Amino acid sequence: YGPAPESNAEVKDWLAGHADGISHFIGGHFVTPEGPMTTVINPADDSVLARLTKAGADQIDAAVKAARAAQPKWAALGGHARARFLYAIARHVQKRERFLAVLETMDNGKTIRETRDGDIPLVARHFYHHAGWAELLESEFPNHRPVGVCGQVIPWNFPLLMLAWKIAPALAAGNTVVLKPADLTPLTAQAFAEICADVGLPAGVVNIVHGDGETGALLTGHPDVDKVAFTGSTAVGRLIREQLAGSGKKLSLELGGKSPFIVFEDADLDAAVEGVVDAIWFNQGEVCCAGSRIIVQEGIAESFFSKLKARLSALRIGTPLDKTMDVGAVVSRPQLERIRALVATGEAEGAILHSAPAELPAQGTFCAPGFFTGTAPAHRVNQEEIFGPIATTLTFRTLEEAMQLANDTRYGLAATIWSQDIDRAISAAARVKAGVIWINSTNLFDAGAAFGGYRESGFGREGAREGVLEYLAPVLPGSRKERSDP
Ligand code: TXE
Repeated sequence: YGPAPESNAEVKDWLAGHADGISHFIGGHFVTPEGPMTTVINPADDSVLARLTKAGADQIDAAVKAARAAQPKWAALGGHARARFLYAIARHVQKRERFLAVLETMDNGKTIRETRDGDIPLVARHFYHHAGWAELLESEFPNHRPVGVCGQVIPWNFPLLMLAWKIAPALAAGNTVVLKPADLTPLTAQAFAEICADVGLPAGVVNIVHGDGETGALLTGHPDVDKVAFTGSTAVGRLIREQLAGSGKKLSLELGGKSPFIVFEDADLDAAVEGVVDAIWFNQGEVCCAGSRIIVQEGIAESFFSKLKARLSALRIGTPLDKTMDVGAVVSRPQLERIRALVATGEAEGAILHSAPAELPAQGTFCAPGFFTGTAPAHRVNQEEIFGPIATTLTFRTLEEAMQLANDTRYGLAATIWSQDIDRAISAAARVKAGVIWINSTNLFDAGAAFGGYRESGFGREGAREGVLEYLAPVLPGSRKERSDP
């Protein structure tokens, strides 16, 4: 990665400094890992980056206790003082932007262009935005108080960004957190814990424990956690919902999607083709709100598909640290196998796969981006999340038919609509059941816009005012003192 050799060298030194293993961050201390180690792999070349132990019940308990002990003081600091910490975190993230981008790319396999221009700037933006909410909290939400201790579990597709989405609003609202990153991608969370220590965040306000699903379940099921926030698969979301039934814990779930990407015949087709690049080939398609079902009006379908094929052949797939690459490596071998298995069902059901003609690197877990034609709505590839860089396509004649296809899913996370007739686009948007709808654009994220789904995509919102409310509990008039003296 030519232009930033110093960042690569810094990451190399950092990894060498963590050769004993990634630590848990509990009560302000970096806890030396003990017990059997698993490896953290760079999916672009299969090399071992680091080692990890999973937190057991004792460590989860210690982390929850540390968060509980820190919470009253953190809440009592008041919004202005908390905002100062959030600003400090945001500035540190910005100062370490290059380092974090390289580390994230090596850990996850996504391209450096995306981590450098997308993930990491959005992380900083999220902390800045929520510093603003901390400042406003007492005036905007006078009848609310923090929920308390939050147990947060995140996936591997946007490791540091998902951490920011979870931690920033929780802290702004006066809560303390125990967060568990995905065991496939723990590295930027470790770097984040170091940032928390550097800015002097009070001990116990942020605790980070590493491990797999078992560790996650210990955290979400811990009796002294007041609120659980989870992003991940629909299957695990369902398990957590069952685990928490009757517990009284507050819960938000951000799960899978099979989001429609609707192209009307009056759309700017070249812009819509670029939209497909951002919708499903971005981040190797490992995006919960990916526009994965392309629904095209019949009259333009053939020309749209041939434009898509031309665009596919121009995509550059390979070494994610090379800043000229468009598509990097899929996060892990099991994930690559899952994608291949589901794609094979599409072919077995008679659909035709159009793949990028690029030669893939010999090492690493790369997947050629592509799209299906000739699918039927009931095909598994139209109903299940592939979570890889492969879209399906369907065609429609009338608006009615487009709406029916768009809503023919158990999910409801996002939707994209392309039309140059804004009235048509807005009236279609009103009829699509999705939490986030983009018109003539796609996969745009901002801390000021609430994100979340319907149906099996989960519930609760992240970002904006709605996201802050997820971390607050209403308090009866007359008992407001509790807020500053919990
Ligand atoms: O997800 P998991 P996986 C989808 C995507 C992907 C599939 C499997 O389709 O192919 O899920 O990915 C933790 N209690 N998405 O297996 O298992 C786990 O350790 C508490 C879509 O990686 O859901 C990790 O930290 N926590 C999704 C996190 O949950 C548990 C993003 C997510 O892992 C747990 C990721 C349990 N019982 C995958 N079991 C999206 N919507 O963005 C696991 N975990």
